[in-house]
Amino acid sequence: MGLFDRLKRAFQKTREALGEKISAVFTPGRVLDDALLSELEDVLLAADVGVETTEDLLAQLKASACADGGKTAPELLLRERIVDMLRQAQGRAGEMYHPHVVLVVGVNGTGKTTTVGKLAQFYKGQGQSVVVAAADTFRAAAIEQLQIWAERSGVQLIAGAAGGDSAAVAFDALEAALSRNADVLLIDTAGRLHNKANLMKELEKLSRVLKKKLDSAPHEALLVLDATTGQNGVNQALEFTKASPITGLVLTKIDGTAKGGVLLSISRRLGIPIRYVGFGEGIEDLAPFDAEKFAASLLGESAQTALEKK
Ligand SMILES: Nc1nc2c(ncn2[C@@H]2O[C@H](COP(=O)(O)OP(=O)(O)OP(=O)(O)O)[C@@H](O)[C@H]2O)c(=O)[nH]1
Ligand SMILES: [Mg+2]
Repeated sequence: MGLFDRLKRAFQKTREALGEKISAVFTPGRVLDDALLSELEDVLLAADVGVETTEDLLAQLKASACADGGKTAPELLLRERIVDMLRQAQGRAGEMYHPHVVLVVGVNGTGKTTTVGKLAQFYKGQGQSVVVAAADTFRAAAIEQLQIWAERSGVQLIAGAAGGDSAAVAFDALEAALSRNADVLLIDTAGRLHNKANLMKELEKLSRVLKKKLDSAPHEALLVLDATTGQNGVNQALEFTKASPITGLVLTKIDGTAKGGVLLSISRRLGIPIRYVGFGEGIEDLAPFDAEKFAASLLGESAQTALEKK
């Protein structure tokens, strides 16, 4: 199955909650009145698009319908607005450094280790040599878990002792990546420490220690968010952005949730682009975020039509 078909399958629940419900509201010939807008509002909120983004989308829809003067079906206008929003959420892949150092952070259980495993496979698939660092020294089984992922993709793992200093592991891994001339270093971090303040301090320390070895590192800090938590994840995310400069978001577990509407609002609420989306437990279940592809999976076939008409 190609990536697009796999995405479509992963987005099924969200598509049912968003794309199909939107289509159901716009019965043929229906005009854009308050009753219709109120029904749309309910659909968008239920798919976890979020209050502000929902209001904004509806205001944009009204404005574009007004400007269009009834030439285009309102459903198509709404789809265009949604695609635009997704485009704004898409970050450009930044410059690649050598080694390209990627710090992966987030609260416990969001999918950090899994994402590191998938990213290792992703970069390897692009012909890059990869080192992964097990800098989650806090949770007992974390090192073995990453070891399994590293073996699956055939990349090198650098780990320390359980309970050891995570910044030291990251430092050693960077040294190893430099001496082996590796292209990419992926650093898995802990999601939980004794308390939140400790976790944030630890992340700051990790960045600081990496800089001692390589001034420009880390080149990316990816914040992993569990899409099933919907809008609640946003508040967690805000704390991380205070502790370390986050460069991109990874939304995981988009499969199995109807709350995929969060893709529309998370980036604007945080001011950070979405870089990757995780959609399963397999090593290939990760894709760089791409507005057009994702719009079609979120909304169903008519999104494609909307795009072609642009
Ligand atoms: N369905 C689905 N499950 C996922 C996805 N990503 C991760 N998981 C599952 O989520 C659970 C937690 O994943 P981990 O990668 O261990 O999460 P973590 O953030 O490293 O967790 P801690 O290290 O404990 O903080 C595992 O059971 C994963 O298989 C995804 O995209 N889809
Ligand atoms: Mg982990």
